[in-house]
Amino acid sequence: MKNIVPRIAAIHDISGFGRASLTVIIPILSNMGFQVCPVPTAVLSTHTGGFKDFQFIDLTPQLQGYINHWKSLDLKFDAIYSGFLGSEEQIDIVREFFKDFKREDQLKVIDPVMGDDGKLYQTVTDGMVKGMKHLISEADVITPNITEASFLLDREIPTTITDEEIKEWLKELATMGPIFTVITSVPNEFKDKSTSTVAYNSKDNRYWKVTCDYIPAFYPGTGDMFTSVLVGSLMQGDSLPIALDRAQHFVSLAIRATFGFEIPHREGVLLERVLDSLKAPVTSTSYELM
Ligand code: PXL
Repeated sequence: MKNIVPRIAAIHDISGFGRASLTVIIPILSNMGFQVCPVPTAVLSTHTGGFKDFQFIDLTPQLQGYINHWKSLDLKFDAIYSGFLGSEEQIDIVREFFKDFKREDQLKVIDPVMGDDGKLYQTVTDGMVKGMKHLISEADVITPNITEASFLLDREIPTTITDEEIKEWLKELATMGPIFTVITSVPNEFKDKSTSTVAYNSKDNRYWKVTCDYIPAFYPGTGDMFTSVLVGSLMQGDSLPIALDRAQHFVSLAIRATFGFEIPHREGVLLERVLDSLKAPVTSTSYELM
């Protein structure tokens, strides 16, 4: 039987305060018409970006029992979307999850959440980076930011990068398995002016790019918002460049809705103010073929 409302297994942490991970993924994907079923990897009092002394409860010991119950229920997922993991051991558990819940016509997305702005997050170890390099072979779509792409490829984090160079990065990541490879927060050659999101479809060998005005502000959780909209858009039947466009413009809108207020950046963007824009049809696009 087909799921009446398409169903997504979302393997991420839940951070109680700060608008990241499941607290943005669930509202976005619900709003786009999907049932989100969380597989919580860790519980944190806040996300790790800009808070000290946050509580971090690693759910590794509970995870297998949680998943075993789902297996006994024979649950069927139209998509599996994983992100922030709590430990090295979880890499193997997540790999098994992708295998155990595999279905035809299922979208498998891995956001290799490991770091941003040139650094790994506080809870991410070298072993997790190593494991992630293998885990991404399970995915149809991966969405690292430029920092995560650098760690996956063992390359220096660039301050600027040319189109030709980033196309090489995309192609190299694609050899690790995914069909659609996306890299976000790509610093353009004239960094202060704009930032781009780029993508490669290994099936048709085409590269895409969406460029946005650079806003001099960094908000945690925007990567989770980006990938959530990308997942929702692909599941609604959009093409890769349209999904890329919708995701990038949604994040830009959320940042712009927030930037005019003096709110601490660690609280994230005002998602609630822009969530309904996801219901609007696409009326303009700005993607380019690279
Ligand atoms: O947004 C990615 C993310 C997810 N989960 C946790 C984080 C972050 C980014 O800071 O700290 C716990």
